[in-house]
Amino acid sequence: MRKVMLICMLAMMASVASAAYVETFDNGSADWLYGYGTNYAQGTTTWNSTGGNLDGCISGASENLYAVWTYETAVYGDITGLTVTIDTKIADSASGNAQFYVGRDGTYYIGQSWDISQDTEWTTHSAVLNLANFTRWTQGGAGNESLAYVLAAPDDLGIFFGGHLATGSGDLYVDNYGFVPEPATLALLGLGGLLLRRNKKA
Ligand SMILES: [Ca+2]
Repeated sequence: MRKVMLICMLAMMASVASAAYVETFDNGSADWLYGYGTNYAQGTTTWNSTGGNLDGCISGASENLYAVWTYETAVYGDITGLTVTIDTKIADSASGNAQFYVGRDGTYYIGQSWDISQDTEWTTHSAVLNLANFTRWTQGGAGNESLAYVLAAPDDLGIFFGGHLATGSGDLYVDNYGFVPEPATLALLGLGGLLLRRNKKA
């Protein structure tokens, strides 16, 4: 009986985590854009077939960069309860504070920032999608929906720079953007697997 309950629990957790998806950029840029300059011009990120944090990645000129994002969000689906993750690397000299953001219907939530100038090698950044880590970003849009509403079906996802990146000739490289089960869920899944194995042995 305990085993049945455990299997049910694992199945439930697996279904919650089924929305997890990470874009590897190994087959193209997957419609990612970048914005630059004080007039908020937009460009399509460059796709690189090699040089990523394994195989393909995307890049954009870092001069006055203000965001890297995608509107093609259907592939990520419902991201409730997941952890957002990204690998970034900067070439040459560039600095600024990058933050995750998630948006839907003009409501945006933004995460805590990290200093992009530290990412001279591929660096993974991640954050659990909850109200402890994300606050409503009033500059991003006029919407006033809940974080839960945004996470259920986001239509605008990416990273934003609080201040424009310093001018320079560098590029920002991005790989492995996506959503994974939060570490606590992973630990529970691992524990569940161990208990199942022990039950089998007994
Ligand atoms: Ca890749």
